[in-house]
Amino acid sequence: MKKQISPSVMCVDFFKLKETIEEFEKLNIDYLHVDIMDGHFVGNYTLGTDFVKALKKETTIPLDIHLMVEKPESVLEWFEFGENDYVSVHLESTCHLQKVLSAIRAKGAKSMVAINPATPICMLETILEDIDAVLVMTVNPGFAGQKLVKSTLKKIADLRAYLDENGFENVEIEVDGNVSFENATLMSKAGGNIFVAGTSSMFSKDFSLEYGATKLRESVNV
Ligand code: S6P
Ligand code: MG
Repeated sequence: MKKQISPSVMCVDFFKLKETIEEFEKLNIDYLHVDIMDGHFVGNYTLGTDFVKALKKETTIPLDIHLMVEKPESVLEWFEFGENDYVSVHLESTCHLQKVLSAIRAKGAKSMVAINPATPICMLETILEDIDAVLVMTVNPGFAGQKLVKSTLKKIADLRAYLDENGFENVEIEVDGNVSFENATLMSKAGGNIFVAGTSSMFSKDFSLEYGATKLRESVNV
């Protein structure tokens, strides 16, 4: 499966947003990861509906919208998605998971289910038909700059095997949280194929975005 990178927009210097997006386009970035938080499902606020609208006007790079909100089924109507966009909802955030995943597809986007570090992969059994990808959180969601929860590396490998054994070879695995160059290699070897780049890689103050993207691509194509 093709290895792709998805820089986390919440880690961009907002005062340089336009030039950063232009640079992402030059670098052929695969997705833009947009973290949306409601202060309830996770204790933070980040990006929102108007931001997504503005971003879609500014770029053709597909979005990878990560909804960390309670009852995501009640907010979907506020968004317009493109056919190449991914939208992820947390399994832990709704008791209407199948309904919200099929609503994402009905709105024209690709559906992704996100799981927290403590959520076991057996919970996915009944929604495999409804997803195009699984987002394995490798930190507890809410904040950038956290440390990897190590048990998630085995979870990525178990999930890849589980999907393949059950005929879902095309379902992608995204990894999000402390995707450093070193961790990215381990996550890639375990079977991850979309990598959220944050402060641990592309947004380090020590080098340019171009260097970070090149090094991250090298780290995952091993
Ligand atoms: C956190 C959010 C993530 C972060 C990303 C930051 O809850 O979902 O997408 O933006 O993890 O990356 P890093 O390298 O700082 O962990
Ligand atoms: Mg995220």
